[in-house]
Amino acid sequence: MKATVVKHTGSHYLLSKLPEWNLFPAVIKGKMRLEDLESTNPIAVGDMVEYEEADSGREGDTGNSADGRMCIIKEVMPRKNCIIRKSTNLSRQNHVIAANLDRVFLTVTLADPQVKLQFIDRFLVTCEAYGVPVTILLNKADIYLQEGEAVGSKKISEQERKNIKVQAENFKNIYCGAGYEVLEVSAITGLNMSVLEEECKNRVVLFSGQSGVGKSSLINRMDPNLDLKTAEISAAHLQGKHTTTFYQMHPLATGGFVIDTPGIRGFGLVNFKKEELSNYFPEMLRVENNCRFAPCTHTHEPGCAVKVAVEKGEISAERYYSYLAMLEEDTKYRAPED
Ligand SMILES: Nc1nc2c(ncn2[C@@H]2O[C@H](COP(=O)(O)OP(=O)(O)OP(=O)(O)O)[C@@H](O)[C@H]2O)c(=O)[nH]1
Ligand SMILES: [Mg+2]
Ligand SMILES: [Zn+2]
Repeated sequence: MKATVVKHTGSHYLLSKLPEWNLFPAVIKGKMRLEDLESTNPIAVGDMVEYEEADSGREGDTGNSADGRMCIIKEVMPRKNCIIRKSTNLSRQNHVIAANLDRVFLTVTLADPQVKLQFIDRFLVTCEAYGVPVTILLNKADIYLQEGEAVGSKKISEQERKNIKVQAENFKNIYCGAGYEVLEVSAITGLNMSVLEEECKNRVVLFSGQSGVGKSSLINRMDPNLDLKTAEISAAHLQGKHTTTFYQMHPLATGGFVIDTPGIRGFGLVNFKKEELSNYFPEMLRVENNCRFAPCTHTHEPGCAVKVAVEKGEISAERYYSYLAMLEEDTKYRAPED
């Protein structure tokens, strides 16, 4: 029998046979836990698993595990895709954030907290490398779109608001230019929430990003009955407080299944080959056929079409610098035997 993992806490899992929402508990077979040492969690939310009932074969057994009996996960089915990271560049173990996703909503904010472009670019590279379609949600747009007093947020000066608005325009230019969809949203005013709801319908989607960007708030806005825990960001550090602590899928009343996740602290890239990296920058992939050398790292090579595109402003300098930083870090951190 097969079902989807909808929640993971420690060694316990909750399963459901999607699109049915009928949860039942399960645990892993001891042996399975040892098989995949590469990853801290061999089974992630979104995984399709083969399971059996712990006490199946009894008389009167209905074969229906949704009545609360514990099931045992025997096998994880091959994944369509997943989002996977290293907690730090030095760590050897990987962490699978979620699997089998129709789309990921990378949630970011330009203020409260200010998310770094490098973080965003690493996340996007992972989406490209693992084949997960991604939309960037630029949340808390109320902070810079609302003239006068910002709604639902701390007071900021008109000048500050204008500065963030300029940053937002710049941000959209960079990422739309790279080929990504950027949707400005607000969990407070409801801006573009109907578009987001539409994008979630009949799909399994993931909300991911740093702590405090409003992932749980956006999900609550789409379905207030879910009543997910949220918390103000810390006034002292202007960072989120890591309010969501579990990986969990929720059914939306408007249709679809959303996975809410804890905020990510560090996003280390899982190993990739140096000459592969630019394939995960869609705007570089578009022009690199014109580079004189193949493969080309787009650093020192003469006749590099990527560098020409950066000079002409067709590829954003910010994205190119992120690319260079990732290449350099890779060299710096990778052990010789890797
Ligand atoms: N102004 C404004 N504040 C928002 C918006 N969305 C969320 N917030 C606030 O941001 C804070 C953090 O929201 P959460 O939903 O807890 O953030 P999260 O991304 O789930 O955080 P973690 O669970 O810690 O990863 C809360 O105080 C929310 O009220 C928004 O669109 N505009
Ligand atoms: Mg949360
Ligand atoms: Zn090149």
